[in-house]
Amino acid sequence: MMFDKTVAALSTPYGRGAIAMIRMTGGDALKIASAVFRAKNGKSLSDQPSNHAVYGQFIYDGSVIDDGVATVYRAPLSYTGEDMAELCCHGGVLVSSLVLRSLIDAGACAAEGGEFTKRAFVNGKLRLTSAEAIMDIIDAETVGALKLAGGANRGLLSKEAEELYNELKHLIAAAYAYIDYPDEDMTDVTVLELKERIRSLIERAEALKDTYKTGFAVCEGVRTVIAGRTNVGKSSLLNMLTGEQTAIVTEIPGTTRDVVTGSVICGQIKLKLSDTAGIRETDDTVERIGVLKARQTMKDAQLVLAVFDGSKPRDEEDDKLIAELLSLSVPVIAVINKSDLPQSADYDGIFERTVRISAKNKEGKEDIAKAAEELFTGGAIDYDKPHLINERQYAQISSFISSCRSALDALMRGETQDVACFDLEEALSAAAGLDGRDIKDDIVDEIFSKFCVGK
Ligand SMILES: Nc1nc2c(ncn2[C@@H]2O[C@H](COP(=O)(O)OP(=O)(O)OP(=O)(O)O)[C@@H](O)[C@H]2O)c(=O)[nH]1
Ligand SMILES: [Mg+2]
Repeated sequence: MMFDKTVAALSTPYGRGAIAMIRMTGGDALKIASAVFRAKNGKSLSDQPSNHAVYGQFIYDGSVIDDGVATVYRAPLSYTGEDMAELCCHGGVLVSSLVLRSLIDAGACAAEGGEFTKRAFVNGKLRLTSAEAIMDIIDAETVGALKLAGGANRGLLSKEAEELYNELKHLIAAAYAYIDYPDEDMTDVTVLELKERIRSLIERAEALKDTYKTGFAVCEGVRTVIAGRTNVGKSSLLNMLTGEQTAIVTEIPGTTRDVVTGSVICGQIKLKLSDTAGIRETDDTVERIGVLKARQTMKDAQLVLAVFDGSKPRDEEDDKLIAELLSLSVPVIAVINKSDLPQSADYDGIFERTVRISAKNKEGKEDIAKAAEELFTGGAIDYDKPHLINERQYAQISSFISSCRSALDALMRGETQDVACFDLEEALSAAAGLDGRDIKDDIVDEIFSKFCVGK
């Protein structure tokens, strides 16, 4: 992938503000910027020293429209690895768009979303995991998400990906040497050792794969459904957790029919909540559709908050719902609501985690947060360990593991090393893809298209 165009974009949010920054990257960046920016020191931007900011004036259609600062970078010492100019003008909607328009009139093309970071990646300035983490930094809503997206985890993940890749690469090379020269004493990898080393690679990759449970809970948020029978207080719980009166609450059973959504930060993780229709048999057409939707949302969820009314005796319908919940392959936290009323139902020991709350009195949010946090982080996040933070990384490590397993199975069946090497090469390409060492152009395009313009 080569970039012959010089591109420009507004890198600060579109709108009124103190300062706006227009960025440009590519071979002609300095020449084009010189046509738009007149430095006070009289030198053209192309003649300014690298990594320096200069004060000057912005020219639009032959007239001065603003003053500001331009910073010059030269390849390869820039964010993208190309020549770059960063132009800061005042943050008016009109002035920033006129500066951008002048650059385009002078020969720049409009940058696509994520184009700067894509160029940085393609030009070898960033590993793919680091490029992805930049988007997560921009989207981060919690300190935990920032920590996982930030420098430390990026470095750790990149290092782990590189070590998995290198160990496997050496293993394959040694195995091929053994295949080609079995009698020479030039290899140290016997079949027995090969099996052992594949096993330990799988173990290490499994440990990395397990971190995604925490990574997605912190960075993306857990798809959480609030489910239960009618009138148990599901909508009251949604409102209590989000702190907003999003869902309608009434004493009439069957109030909620559509799926009502909201989100909440629980300690270090984020829950993406869906309040659903109460589960019951009904002749009402609209409500029946709501119940169907509720069941579908339960199946697709990553966490169920199963709400029960602790003030009512547990009956057959409750037991049916309990059986249904237990048959799901989704973790369930039982939320026994209405603790402000005399309690007449026992739900202890049914689900792995049970909390008691009063949605009406807004009591129990911390207990739900703690239970959810424990489920997804094991209680505390070890920020010194590398964490996977998106689905692409998870898919890549999963395919690494399954190819390593196939290689191991082949060796266990008594197949020769070259059969195993076929699978190991697949695994190597998965490890390479984790950090973008060997990734197809269309996947690169897909990843960077999610970025904002100007990043
Ligand atoms: N005493 C008491 N009442 C509550 C509590 N939580 C909810 N309620 C009441 O229970 C009734 C039903 O509450 P909702 O939140 O609408 O219940 P729901 O489960 O969403 O009901 P549907 O949408 O009909 O399935 C309302 O009258 C609430 O005020 C609670 O903690 N204590
Ligand atoms: Mg409701």
